[in-house]
Amino acid sequence: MKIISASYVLTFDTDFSIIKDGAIVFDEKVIEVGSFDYILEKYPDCEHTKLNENSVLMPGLINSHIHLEFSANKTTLKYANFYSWLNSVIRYREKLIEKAKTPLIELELKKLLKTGTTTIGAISSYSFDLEACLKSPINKVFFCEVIGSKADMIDTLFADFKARIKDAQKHTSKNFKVGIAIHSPYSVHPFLVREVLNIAKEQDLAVTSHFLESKEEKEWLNKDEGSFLEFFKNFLNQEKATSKPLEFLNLFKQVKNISFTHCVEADFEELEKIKSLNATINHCVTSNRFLNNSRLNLESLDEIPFSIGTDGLSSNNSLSMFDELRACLSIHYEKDIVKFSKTLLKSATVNGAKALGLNKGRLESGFDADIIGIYLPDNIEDIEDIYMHVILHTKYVNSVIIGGKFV
Ligand code: MCF
Ligand code: FE
Repeated sequence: MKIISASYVLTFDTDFSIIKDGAIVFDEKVIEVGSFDYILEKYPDCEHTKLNENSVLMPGLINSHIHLEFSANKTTLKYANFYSWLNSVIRYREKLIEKAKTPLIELELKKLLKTGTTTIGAISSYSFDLEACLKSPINKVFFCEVIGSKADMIDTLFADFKARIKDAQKHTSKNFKVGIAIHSPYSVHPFLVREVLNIAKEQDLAVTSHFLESKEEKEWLNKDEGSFLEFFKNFLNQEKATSKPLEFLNLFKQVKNISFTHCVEADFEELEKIKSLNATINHCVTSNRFLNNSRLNLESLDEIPFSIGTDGLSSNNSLSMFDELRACLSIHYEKDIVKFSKTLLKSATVNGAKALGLNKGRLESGFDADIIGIYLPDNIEDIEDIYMHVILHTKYVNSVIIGGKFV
């Protein structure tokens, strides 16, 4: 058992309790959170790390959607509209992926830890990121991606996918879980979706999918028209989309931990369906601005929880959750920035854990001991402002604890 203490502990429990001069007792899990005096009297003999003035402890951040294999992109891919982006990915992906292999991905994982992320939902298109992920102490749900819309390829693709999942599952451990990523409703044949979802149901695996990310996707799925038609005709000799958005969503019934990424073009009915599936929306504000010039309408989400993802360096200039949270503050014109900051940090902790099906995101007895310690540049005058100042002023964190261990 160990103790860590700070000027403030942000618990993210159901009451959002903030403990001034607080302390946390933990092993792999959080054992108890309370005032410094109470905890030190109750647990007098534990190793104690005491952070100085203006320090804050909070749950480690959860980046629920990231593509590490695309980490080599800096100035290669086209932004501004999704169709140009997609064509540039097709053209340069081999070059980018080759460049990204292990050392670069390892470096990005180290940066993630320094910028306060303790858990990732890693979308893996080829498993080229597996080795680097295994080396890192960061918690990961390693989502093996399935892609392919051609009916005559389903058997081969499914066999390949099963082999990849099996290979990844050999490494299942406390900080490594395997999940399933379905690339999107336009790129995966519904028969293939059904097969992989059966695996998810049998083995209780978390599932994620990109969904209605662009205007082009919406037009293609609903009307078999637009620039995707040209793309599918040229590359795949296909003239019709394989499923409508609602048909796609209906395939997910009875899957437990579901997240849909983007959803910026989803309408009322589709959002209602997402809500009825008890799914989370992975919100990637920068990616949506870069690739589709749109932003998720947060008011339309009703009770659907949203989590925060940076997406990959294929559609972002940073994988830091604090950079992404600042982007959220700037891009969303929410009236009350103080209240919105609290909502955003809940999205980056509590909701991220829900998206990935993990027992994380809160500093409360029984939750995994994933904790970050940061320093604010000055003292806080009004405690209500603390969430906003944490977002505004944090570039790097001071301490990182994952599963009870300092990393
Ligand atoms: O999320 C962004 C944009 N939307 C879709 N896919 C990707 C993103 N970043 C990387 N990707 C990957 C995706 O997983 O790029 C490929 C897939 O393997 C695009 S499909 C040709
Ligand atoms: Fe993505």
